Amino acid sequence: MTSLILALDVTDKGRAITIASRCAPYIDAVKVGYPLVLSAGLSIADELGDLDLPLIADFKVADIPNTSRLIAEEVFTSGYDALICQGFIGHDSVTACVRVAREYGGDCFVVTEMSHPGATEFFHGGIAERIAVLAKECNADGIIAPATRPDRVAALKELIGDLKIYSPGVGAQGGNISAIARIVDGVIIGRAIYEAEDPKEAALQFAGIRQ
Ligand code: NUP
Repeated sequence: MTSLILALDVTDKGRAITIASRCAPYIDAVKVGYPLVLSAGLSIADELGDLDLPLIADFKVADIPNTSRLIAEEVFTSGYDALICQGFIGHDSVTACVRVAREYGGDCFVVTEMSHPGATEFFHGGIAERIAVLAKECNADGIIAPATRPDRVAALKELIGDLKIYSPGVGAQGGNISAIARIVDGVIIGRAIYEAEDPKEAALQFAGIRQ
């Protein structure tokens, strides 16, 4: 079974809650990031909490250990279940995020290689592989790896043991769901659901990966 994670990058709070509520029966988690939190506040977790789905805070934390720790504490005390941080920040900063996640019984996912075309400029050439190993060494719960490049995900998977993989890039970014779903633990989908004429129907279609 592969999880379906809704990337709720909808800046209108009411619309975000409506879409998440309608899609709730067909998804396994909701991921929020800067677009929604900057418009609606971290406390959007309270409203989304009513859906009884895990909430993932995608802040791609990329700071010194102390600031990363402070960000992580805000996230987990606000009711989120997981935090995404960058991996290129190094062992100390990633460990700071993982420690806070543990304190609150939450999860920490580390971005290894991003899904957009520009990601190849810096993440390729061995960097993503080093970050994948770092994620494992820091006892993270999983990595974020690109659905737009299933071959790269397969290569990174070799390095992480039993860590999970959540993968964005299906739909609007061109990634194919069936190619990626069979090798990862969760697929993250945003626009192909929330910009669909009927987001609930779109979620239902993608929900085939959950069986
Ligand atoms: O490498 C990454 N690519 C990516 O798209 C890491 C991410 N966290 N994301 C996020 O996944 C991105 O910020 C957005 O929230 C979601 C993908 O959305 P969409 O392209 O399906 O609309």
